[in-house]
Amino acid sequence: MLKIGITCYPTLGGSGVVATELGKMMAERGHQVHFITHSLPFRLGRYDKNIFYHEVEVSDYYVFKYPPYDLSLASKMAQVVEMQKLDVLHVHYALPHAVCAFLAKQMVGDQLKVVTTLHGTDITILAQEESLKELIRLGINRSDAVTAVSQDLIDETRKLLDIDRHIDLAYNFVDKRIYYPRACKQLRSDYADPNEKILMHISNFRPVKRILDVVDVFAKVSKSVPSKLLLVGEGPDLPKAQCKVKEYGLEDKVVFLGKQDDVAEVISMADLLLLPSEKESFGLVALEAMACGVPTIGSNAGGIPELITHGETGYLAPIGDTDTMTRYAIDLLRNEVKYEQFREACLHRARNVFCNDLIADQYEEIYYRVLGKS
Ligand code: GMT
Repeated sequence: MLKIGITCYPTLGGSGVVATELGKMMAERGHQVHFITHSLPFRLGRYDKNIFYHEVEVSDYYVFKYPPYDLSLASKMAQVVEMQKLDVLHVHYALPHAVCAFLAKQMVGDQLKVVTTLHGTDITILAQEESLKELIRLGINRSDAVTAVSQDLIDETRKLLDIDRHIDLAYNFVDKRIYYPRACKQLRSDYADPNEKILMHISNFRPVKRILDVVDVFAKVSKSVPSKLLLVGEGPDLPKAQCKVKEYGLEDKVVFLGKQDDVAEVISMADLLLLPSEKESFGLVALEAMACGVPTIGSNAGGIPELITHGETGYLAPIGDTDTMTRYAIDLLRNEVKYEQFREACLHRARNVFCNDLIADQYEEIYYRVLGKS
């Protein structure tokens, strides 16, 4: 049995989801898991005797113009490691978490092993800033193991940071007990008539998601296929999307659902997921859709092609090429036999390549390896 500390952004997107779900799986396997975060991870769910939560409190001492969260986190990590005798700290996101873990290790000693998982924007955006590059490099180079969620992210990390250390590829995963095609006839009827198709986009509506391309593709698809667009999530580009919907006169066909907790239930309603991102190290939502039998039409950015097999579990087009995306969407929605083949391929690929048990085995092996127990 291992004692594992986990630090992540507990309220943020895919990285928080992956970190939390991984912790839950490790707890199920009998390991003791200690979340060290600024608030309770949003997907933590039910009580589990193997899961502990340690809240990082930030000092509000009046001299500090900016409360030093990173230092509070590093000291909390060191405290928890010593009190709970943790073997491994698994941090998600290089900055600041890998650097905080490095500091904690300086405080408690080398017996503590640090595993860092890179999720994307910590490299693709932050490592572009010269002022942060050295710090990210330090966090990565001083970790005992580093993993990334796609080969594309590994390549990008090497290129941007000039790093040649070993980086393990550990894809994101979905829990097959949660992500499977749900019966949703009733729910579907709340949004679409029986003859209508449902297209869906789920994200944090940041510019990188190219939300206007989503609306553009839907505007073109809906001219030839009776359909509705469900937009799930919130973020900075939400108002832009609302304006575009109005400009195209699509108010009756587009529904803004806001943030939703039960993604598996919501995604099961969709016939297609749209993911035309500018950059995506993996695209967890497309895997969640795949596991529910929903193909994706997306861009071929970043790690998306490692997840979506073009022509089998969805279609990919160059970033911004909404005409090609539209053509693929219409082709799939109009061809029932082909759609059924795609759906089967989605279920098969999600279960066989991105299954929670497989990826949890991989992480467990990495923990034992850094502890010299493999
Ligand atoms: O931008 C997001 O979607 C949030 C961000 C995060 O930190 O959760 O997502 C990144 O990590 C996810 C989990 O590994 C990946 O599935 C997303 O592709 C990645 N986002 C980007 O690379 C833009």
